[in-house]
Amino acid sequence: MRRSPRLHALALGLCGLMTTTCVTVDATPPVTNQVTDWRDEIIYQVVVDRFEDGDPNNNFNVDWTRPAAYHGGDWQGIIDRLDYIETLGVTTLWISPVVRNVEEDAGFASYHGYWTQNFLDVNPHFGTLEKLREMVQACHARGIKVVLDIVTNHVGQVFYYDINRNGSPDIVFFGGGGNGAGSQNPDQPSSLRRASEWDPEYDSRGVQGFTSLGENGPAPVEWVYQPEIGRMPPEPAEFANPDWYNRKGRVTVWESGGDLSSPRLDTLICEACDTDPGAACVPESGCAQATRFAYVREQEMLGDFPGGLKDLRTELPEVRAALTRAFQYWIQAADFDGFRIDTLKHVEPGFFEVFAPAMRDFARSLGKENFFMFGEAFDGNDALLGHYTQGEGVDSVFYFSAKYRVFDDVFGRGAPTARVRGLFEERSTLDDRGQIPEDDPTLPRYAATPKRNGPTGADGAGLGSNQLLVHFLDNHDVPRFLYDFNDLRRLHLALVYQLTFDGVPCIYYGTEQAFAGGPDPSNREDMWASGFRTNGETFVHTQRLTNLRRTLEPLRRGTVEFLWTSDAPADADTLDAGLLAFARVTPEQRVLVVMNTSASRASRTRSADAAMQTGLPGGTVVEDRLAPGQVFTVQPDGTLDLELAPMTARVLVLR
Ligand SMILES: [Ca+2]
Ligand SMILES: [Ca+2]
Ligand SMILES: [Ca+2]
Repeated sequence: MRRSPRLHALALGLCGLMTTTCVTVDATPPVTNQVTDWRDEIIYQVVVDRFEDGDPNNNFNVDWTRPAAYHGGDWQGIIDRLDYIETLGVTTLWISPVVRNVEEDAGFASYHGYWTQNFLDVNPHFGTLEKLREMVQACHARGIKVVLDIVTNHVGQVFYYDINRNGSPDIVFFGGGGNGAGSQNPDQPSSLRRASEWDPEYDSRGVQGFTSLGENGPAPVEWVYQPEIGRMPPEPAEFANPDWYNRKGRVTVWESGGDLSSPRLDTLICEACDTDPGAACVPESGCAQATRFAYVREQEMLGDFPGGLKDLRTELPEVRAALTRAFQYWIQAADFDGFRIDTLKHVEPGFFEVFAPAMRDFARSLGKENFFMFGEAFDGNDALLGHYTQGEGVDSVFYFSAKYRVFDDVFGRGAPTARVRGLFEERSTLDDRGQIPEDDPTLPRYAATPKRNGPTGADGAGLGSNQLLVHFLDNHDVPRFLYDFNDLRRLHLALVYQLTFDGVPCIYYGTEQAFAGGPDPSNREDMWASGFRTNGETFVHTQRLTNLRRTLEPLRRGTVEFLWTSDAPADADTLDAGLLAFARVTPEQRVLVVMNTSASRASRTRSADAAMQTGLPGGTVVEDRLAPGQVFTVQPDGTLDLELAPMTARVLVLR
């Protein structure tokens, strides 16, 4: 651990940098360097409000009986449970956002932390700034790193659009005759629709005011002063500027599923595809699909996030600068080791080419090397996600492609294990210059080029995004794995893969207690309900795997070499159905991981005419580290013919 002597000078400098708000980071703890190589880390995701209630004094507005209310968890609770976290064997905590939030909206509370009201103050439900620092220091004292969840896309519901200009927030009607007929929104159908002035639908022109006489220009932005529910103009005060928001209303089209109908989209397709708007346009053509994708991206990036979360104009230099200052503040104020960045794909990639290097440079200037930023792009589209890791963008992404195509499809549903290999091979598709091709949106890829001042490996060499993808089975936004696939064996096998494959594994709190909550908010269970038991089957299994990953370097830093995959579904009638085998390889050591994803039948590492090549010399004896004492001898030709029972795995290491 290295401590920076430059700290206090920079603390004063930060104050001088603030344009409209001076933030004094007084008595700042030393900023420290905690991480050697992020591939060594095992992340544990915690929703602070739901983990442990360590301090009843901050339990205002707490109601355990309502799933969408604050439940009382706090930073003291995390301090109180560090023994448990350490026993599980995870090495990094990702905590939910710490900033002050709009307190509640229509019966839903901001316990999750994603409704920013003040970028520079703490959420008092979780403790004071001093308590936050104490928590991070207590983690660091045990070698546990802390990643902060941040939101750069939007703020909470801090204003409404006064569409009818009466000075109060109302329900208004669009289309279908009557007063609403005054609206000419080109993005929405003309049928009668009801909308709240807090959260009207997307209008590419900006939300318009109207009366029965017709439209009358952009709807005024009205800030709200309701301190009793924390609904106040955003802070620092520079954020209370209507020009800093896109003001186009809520996203109504989504790339994956949902309704894609929009009159403007139809027009755009006809124009782009050079067909007569009055004639039949061809909705299935490649041109139409590209236009549709561009339109969805426009809404995703410029629209308000559902729930009336107001979209910042992140392309403005002054907005970028203000967000940069706000989050540099948090690196220094509490010594965080990285950021998980919320709603990544709702911000244009160019923002992160400015924001991310500013964070890296700042952290390094304080002596913190290896600051890590991974973004959440709720999307299985590798091409789209890859755009965010290009150039000086974010270091990595929360790897939804593997969530859908590996954890759900292969481990949950028994899809062919060849898909694991397919996804792995797609991820590093680059052109001959080592660049990500701009012109082919179908090619999935993640930057292999290290960032300037970006994360490095233990040898000091920079790491590319495709080496740092964050692998997860589930999180706070999707149903838990056990809810979707009600089979403990599937969960346990998926954990074997997660903790032996490459990238950075991320475990959602409660997975180790076999939590099985469904969609939000059911998947945000109170952790204390588990009693923090450390002798349950899933806890012990997870602990064994974290221990293996920590002790076997190839599982963390080794290259991946596929030894066997099957093109058949896991329950097919072939020798190898469901079989997946790969090696993790360093110059010194070769670890073999073999698993059978079939729930119904034993499977072998062979086809009719050949067995699996191990890459090890004949006569080598390997031992299964998941079943100590069980040994196997590699055949003279370097092959190994193993039979695995349904839903079992072996991790084979030279004895
Ligand atoms: Ca509390
Ligand atoms: Ca109104
Ligand atoms: Ca946005």
